[in-house]
Amino acid sequence: MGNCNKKGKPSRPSVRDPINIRGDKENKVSYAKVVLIGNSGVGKTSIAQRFIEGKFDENNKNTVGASYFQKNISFKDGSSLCLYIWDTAGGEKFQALAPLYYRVKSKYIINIFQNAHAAVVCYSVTDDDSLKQIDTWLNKLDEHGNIAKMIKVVVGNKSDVDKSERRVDLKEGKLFAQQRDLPFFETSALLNDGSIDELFQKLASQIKQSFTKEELHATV
Ligand SMILES: Nc1nc2c(ncn2[C@@H]2O[C@H](COP(=O)(O)OP(=O)(O)OP(=O)(O)O)[C@@H](O)[C@H]2O)c(=O)[nH]1
Ligand SMILES: [Mg+2]
Repeated sequence: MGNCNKKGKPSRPSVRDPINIRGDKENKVSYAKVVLIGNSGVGKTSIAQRFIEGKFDENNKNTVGASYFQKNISFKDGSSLCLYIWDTAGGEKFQALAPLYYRVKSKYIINIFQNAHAAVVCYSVTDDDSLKQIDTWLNKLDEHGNIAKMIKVVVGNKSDVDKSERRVDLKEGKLFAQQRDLPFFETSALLNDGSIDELFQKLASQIKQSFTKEELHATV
């Protein structure tokens, strides 16, 4: 699981054990678990792909279950934070089956929200229902998360679309997040415009500020 300590390509590790990853004080590496949630089709997998692999695939299939990716974030003070980003299935079909509890190699069952330091709650600017559903996702986090100071951010994805395709304008998204006292971002996974890097960089900074070094470990 040392990918975050090495230079080179970030990878998508296979999940073999219910790994109990601990921050490595000597290497100044800490770990944080981040969950990507929101309705099906809002672009969670595309956001993860843009961030991890720097690419966009317009033929992404609906996610089944969940998987995680890791990527290291470096700070100016020389420290770094390894983000474990869990991409989850937004589809109701999959939610009904196993929204929160994920079977790893048919052996271990994990509550995906357990030990999450942060949640990126996504909607699509092309789908106003996906914005309304954000409250449902926030409730799920409260119900199933166990870290009281979990950081939550609201993300309106697909900011690249034509005006004619937009159903939620920037102002409405901002106001929605503001009313819930949450940070807000608009992103595009399609465009390589830095919006997704900015989201994760800011999120990582906030995680670093809010949690002690001892708290920054991830249990997947
Ligand atoms: N224009 C545009 N399309 C996007 C963007 N992000 C994702 N899409 C498209 O939206 C569709 C759904 O994207 P996914 O990333 O699979 O959505 P998801 O949230 O992971 O969906 P589930 O896995 O079913 O929960 C795909 O056709 C993507 O190509 C974006 O930023 N802009
Ligand atoms: Mg997906």
